[in-house]
Amino acid sequence: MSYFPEVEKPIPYEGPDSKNSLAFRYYDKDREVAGKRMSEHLKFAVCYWHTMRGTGADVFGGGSFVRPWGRESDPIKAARSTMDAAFELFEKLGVEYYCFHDRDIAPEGGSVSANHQNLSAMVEHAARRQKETGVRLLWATANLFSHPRFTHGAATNPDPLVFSHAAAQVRRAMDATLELGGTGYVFWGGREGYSTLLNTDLKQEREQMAAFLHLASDYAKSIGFEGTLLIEPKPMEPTTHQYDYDAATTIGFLREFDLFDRFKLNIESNHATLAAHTWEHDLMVASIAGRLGSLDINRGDLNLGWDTDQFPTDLKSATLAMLIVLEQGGLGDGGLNFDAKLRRGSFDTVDLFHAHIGGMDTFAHALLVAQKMREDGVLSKPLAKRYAGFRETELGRKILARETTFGELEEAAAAGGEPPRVSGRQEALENLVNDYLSRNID
Ligand code: XLS
Ligand code: NI
Ligand code: NI
Repeated sequence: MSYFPEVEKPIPYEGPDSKNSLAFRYYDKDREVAGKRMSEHLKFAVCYWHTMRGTGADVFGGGSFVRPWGRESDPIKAARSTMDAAFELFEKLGVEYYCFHDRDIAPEGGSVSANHQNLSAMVEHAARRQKETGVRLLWATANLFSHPRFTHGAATNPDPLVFSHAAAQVRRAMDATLELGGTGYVFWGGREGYSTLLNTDLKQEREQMAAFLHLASDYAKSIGFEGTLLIEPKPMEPTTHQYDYDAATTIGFLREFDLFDRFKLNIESNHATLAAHTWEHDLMVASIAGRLGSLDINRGDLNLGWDTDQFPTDLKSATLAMLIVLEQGGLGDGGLNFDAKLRRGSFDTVDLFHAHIGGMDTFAHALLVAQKMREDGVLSKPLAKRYAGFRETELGRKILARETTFGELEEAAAAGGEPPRVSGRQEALENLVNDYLSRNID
């Protein structure tokens, strides 16, 4: 049976002039860009939770999506049909990876052992489908926020028994990741944070979180998992203050608790903007620390102050992101996960195709623009010139090497006189970016 009869064959590449809403204009997977295939630069992953399990429910009303899968009354049968539909979608979209939480693919069983059994059954099913289709797992994670036992957090819960339940879940989710050949394992904070300091021992909770991450990393090592462990920062939601606030906070936490070498970051666009940063800010902070491992791609809404998780369509933001990714030589075993959901009014299954095609084209287009800007050196040349004083003079080199003193610097200031004033040329650079974004890419 087909769950997506409206799309008969895999979405084709038809080029920028195509009028077909079910074709790619920019995503041409085998096209070579800077020595790699486009599909290697852009390891897109479909996210199971929004795309396969999302219902369109919001705080004012229940689900609105019309879905022909997951309707069976037996929960394992429902999980199977959902997975069959998922792999049909991956193949028709031509997306080579997917991501899931344990509870997205397998239902709760009511006890630690029944949960494990359900997960194992679905991992078996997934392994078969992966083999048949060649689709691979990018990363997996554990849902440590939906069950009522996690109301006050998982690793940062005041009850060590809740901590233990969380550990049991992560253990099995890591086993599943290893079994399915996933190259990453993600920790998004869930309910790790607080709603009021009046009932929160902040010092204790941060120590608990560090203990949890150490245990998780030790476990990963013990089973021979060689993929990347990733933390996904978010400043708020569901709690008022989430501990992994943003890239800088998370990197500081990793350093403080001796975890720096063990984790990288998965940076989500809408989380960065919730933290009042641009996405490129958080990407840059992670990248310069050598910690940028993967991307959750989506976008927020300027007029709404929450994680709306819309599909990414902003070419400029995607281009600025791809500039950073190219500069650091790619994402290694990371990729671009569509942590994005359809609007409640887009309830047809074909809307899923339009949304993913648009997102893939946005990043493919962005990759081409970013590569062209790099080839032309349009940002790197003025940047090098702007900092030449630090890089090319004795004075600059001595400051960076910390081989000078305030006394010596006072002498240099007196001898050098008033420094020349140099414009930052922000507007000219902004115009230049727009110029590149509006050019034809061939
Ligand atoms: C929620 C997060 C979540 C993670 C995976 O805001 O983005 O979806 O990506 O747990
Ligand atoms: Ni999110
Ligand atoms: Ni996310």
